[in-house]
Amino acid sequence: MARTPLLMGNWKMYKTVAEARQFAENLGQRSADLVSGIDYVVCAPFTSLHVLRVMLPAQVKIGAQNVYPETEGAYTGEISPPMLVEFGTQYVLAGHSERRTLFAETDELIERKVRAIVEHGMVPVLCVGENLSEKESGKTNDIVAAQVQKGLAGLQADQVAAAVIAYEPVWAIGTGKTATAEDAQVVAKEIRQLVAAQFGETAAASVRILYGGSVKPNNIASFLAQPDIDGGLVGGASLDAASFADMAQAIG
Ligand code: G2H
Repeated sequence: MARTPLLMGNWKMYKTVAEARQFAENLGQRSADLVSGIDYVVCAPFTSLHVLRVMLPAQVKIGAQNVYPETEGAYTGEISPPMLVEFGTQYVLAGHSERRTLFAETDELIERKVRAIVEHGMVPVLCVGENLSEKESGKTNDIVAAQVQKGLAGLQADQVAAAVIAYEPVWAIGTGKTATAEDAQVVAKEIRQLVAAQFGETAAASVRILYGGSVKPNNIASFLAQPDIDGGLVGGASLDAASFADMAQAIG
């Protein structure tokens, strides 16, 4: 089954509204480089979602980096799924390693987030990946498998088919170290086989699997060339509109 490639920026805690507006203007000037047949998403801080939805080229959708899995309530500082939907948000990250490590997010909370994202009609991007010591002790597959199984546990097969899983080895995030495309393919294939075992072949053939971790214009094509990697989740290199457009060109 043909899966549409997905180029997804994750801005993390970067850019004011004014800076986001500038990015949208700059990307607009390169919009001819955003080749068709690819889905484009920018996951921005909540504060920039509105200006991006209004100003980004129409083919670029907006995503959020986090959500709280309740509709409303006494949850100081949190943002609910309906609040994101109101902004036109179409994708939401769940379980990014920075949320798991810096904010102590558990697989149980991440599973609730994934379910809430789906229940409100948005696409969950479940992030999984092993850290350096887990990699060095040969535990990559066990760690990733557990994160995938727990994160998707509340979904039906058709919901998994429409979801996105991002494999981001923690040791490759923002470090300049990338997994080789071949190493990333091995894990992406494991993830797809796991989805097949848990949710069936149809879901496995449809779910999109991204690679993330120091992806840049000069290496993104090597990841997309792998049979089980359908796109990139890109941090640092997505902050610059020219670099974003260059990545679109590299995979287009
Ligand atoms: C991994 C990635 C984006 P970077 O966190 O999710 O960031 O591309 O800067 O390694």
